[in-house]
Amino acid sequence: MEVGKPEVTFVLGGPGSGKGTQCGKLVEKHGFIHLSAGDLLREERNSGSKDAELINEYIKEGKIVPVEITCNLLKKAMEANGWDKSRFLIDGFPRSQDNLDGWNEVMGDVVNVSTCLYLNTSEDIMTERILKRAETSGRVDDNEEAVKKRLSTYLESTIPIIKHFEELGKTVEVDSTGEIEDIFSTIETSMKLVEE
Ligand code: UP5
Ligand code: MG
Repeated sequence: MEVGKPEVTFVLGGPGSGKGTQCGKLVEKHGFIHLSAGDLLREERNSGSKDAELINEYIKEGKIVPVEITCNLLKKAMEANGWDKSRFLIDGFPRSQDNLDGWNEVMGDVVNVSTCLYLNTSEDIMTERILKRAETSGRVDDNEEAVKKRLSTYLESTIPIIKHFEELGKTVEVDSTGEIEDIFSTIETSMKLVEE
């Protein structure tokens, strides 16, 4: 790790692959700071800011919000958490080449992206989990139609980003099918957070 720069792990995977769940566990046990791009966008929408309506439309359609908005929210959240000597999990970003380009422009020199944790499971399992959560979540995109759109955006735009980090030797792929605790153990060993 480069001295003085915060270390970033991007956590990617399809909708319902378990990004938020596993990030929560990584925070609890390994002291990462977790920033979910989706949560930050939902907060910004709920704040009623000038971008609120636009953000809501993109989320409802499962489309990717313009990178300037997301990157700015991430940067502000990183600053608010204390910049130096931190290890951040950035969950659900970058989702496209445009996201990655926007990030590199603003953050390329100031952080060190060490890892892309890729949670991979089947479309059926992702859909099943989200439709179950839909019973209680109140998320505007937790319904069958929006899930289909989210999955297609993921396949089209996000998979190439995961591949890009794979080519750089930074992608750590974990099968996120099965029990939460088992997946977490695999993440811990794959990311070398514990001895094997
Ligand atoms: N669950 C989790 N793990 C389980 C397991 N092993 N077994 C059984 N159940 C499990 O999990 C989803 C549900 O499954 C939960 O109910 C959980 O209990 C259960 P979760 O951990 O929440 O999965 P996660 O991958 O975080 O799913 P999420 O729905 O958050 O993924 P998305 O990537 O779709 O959502 P996100 O919030 O990141 O983005 C939403 C939208 O915001 C995007 O579609 C997009 O429009 C917009 N966005 C941008 O435009 N740009 C960004 O950079 C980020 C988001
Ligand atoms: Mg999430």
